[in-house]
Parts: sequence; structure tokens; C-alpha cells
Amino acid sequence: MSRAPSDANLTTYKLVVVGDGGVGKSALTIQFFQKMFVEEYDPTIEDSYIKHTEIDGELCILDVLDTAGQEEFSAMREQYMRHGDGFMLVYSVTDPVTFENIQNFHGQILRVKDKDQYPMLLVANKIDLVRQRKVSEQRGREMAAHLRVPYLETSAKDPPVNVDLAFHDVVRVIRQQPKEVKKKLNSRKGKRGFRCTVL
Ligand SMILES: Nc1nc2c(ncn2[C@@H]2O[C@H](COP(=O)(O)OP(=O)(O)OP(=O)(O)O)[C@@H](O)[C@H]2O)c(=O)[nH]1
Ligand SMILES: [Mg+2]
Repeated sequence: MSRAPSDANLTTYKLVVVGDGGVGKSALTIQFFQKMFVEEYDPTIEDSYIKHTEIDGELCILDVLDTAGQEEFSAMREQYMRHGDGFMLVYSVTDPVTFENIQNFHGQILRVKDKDQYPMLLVANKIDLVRQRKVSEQRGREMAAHLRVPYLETSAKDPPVNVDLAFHDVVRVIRQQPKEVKKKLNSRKGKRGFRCTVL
């Protein structure tokens, strides 16, 4: 049996899941961390999860913030945007308004980060709801190209589609950043942040 390396040698990636209320941010996060689908809708205020994962041969710590999509909590947005190393921009393929709002989340993240590009992944969720689908894959891909971010279609419902891949791909996008940004991540090795749920 090999001994697990100490956390001091691991990079922590802070991922933030954003998007309108009801698009499935919590369902995706809970499917990723707890391998179950939450059927009922219980609007989030803010939940945090942490776990060790191996991605492309590198063991790391994923620190995921599941945010509030409901408008009444929008005052908290800048705070969590400052905190993230990478973002999942989630919309529901059944709701065009949530798709249009992606541009607002994307724009606000770039403003808060004061950058013209930042690690993000556009996530088209609820693809299992084929008959209720109103936003096509083509429109999703066009939006992703326009925002210059990668695109992925997901379903948080069982059997899940691309859920692990979505979280891992945000880490991959973070890792593809230029060197100076990565240096900052490395200097955080072993340091741990705020309150969290350890699974
Ligand atoms: N069919 C289907 N339903 C989903 C999927 N993802 C989420 N849902 C359902 O959509 C509803 C809202 O999901 P949540 O994950 O709570 O939405 P949220 O984005 O976290 O919402 P806020 O916390 O208010 O921002 C719930 O009833 C989920 O079961 C999916 O991929 N497919
Ligand atoms: Mg939620």
C-alpha cells in the first residue's frame, strides 16, 4: 500500500459554479461529489465542497463553490467571483432566458478579474429533457465560440452525462493558462481556505 502524499504537495483549484436559478448547478455539484441526483428544487444560498481528485495523473484538491442563482442573492456575486480560479457557466437547454444570461455572468467575471479572458467552461445542462429542449447545441457552441470558452453538454440526472468531465475540464482549462497565473496557484499549495464540507 502506498502512502498518500501530504496535502502540502497538492495544488488546490477553486472552482465556482454560476448561472441562473434552477439551471442545475446544485444537481451537477451533488452528482459530482455524492453520485446522486437531487430531484427536488431547493434554492441555494451558497454551498462549498472539497475533495481530492486525480486529473490527468496529477492528484489535486478541488474546492467547489455552488452559488445562488436566484436574483435576490445577486449581491454576493462579486465576492465569489473574486474567489474563483475557474468557473462553470451553467444554463438549462430548456430555458432560453438562462442561456441569454450567460453573457452577463461571463462579463461580470471578466470585470471582477479585470481580464479579457479567464478560465471558464460553458455548460448546457438538462440535455436529458429532449422534448422540452429550446436551446440547440449549435446555439450553445456559437455562444461558446463568441465568449472564447469551451462547451460541454451535461445531464445531472441519472444516468449522468459528462458531469465528472465538466469539473475536470475546468481544471484542465485552468492548467492551460499562461505561466505567471500558474505560479500564483502553486504558491497556494497546501494552504486551505474557508469553511467547507469534507466528503
Ligand atoms: N431532468 C433534469 N433535471 C435537472 C437537471 N439538473 C437539475 N435538474 C432539476 O432542476 C431543478 C433545479 O436544480 P438545482 O440544481 O437545484 O438548480 P440550481 O441551479 O442549483 O438553482 P439555485 O440554487 O436556485 O441557483 C431541480 O428540480 C433538479 O432536480 C438535469 O440535468 N436534468
Ligand atoms: Mg442550487
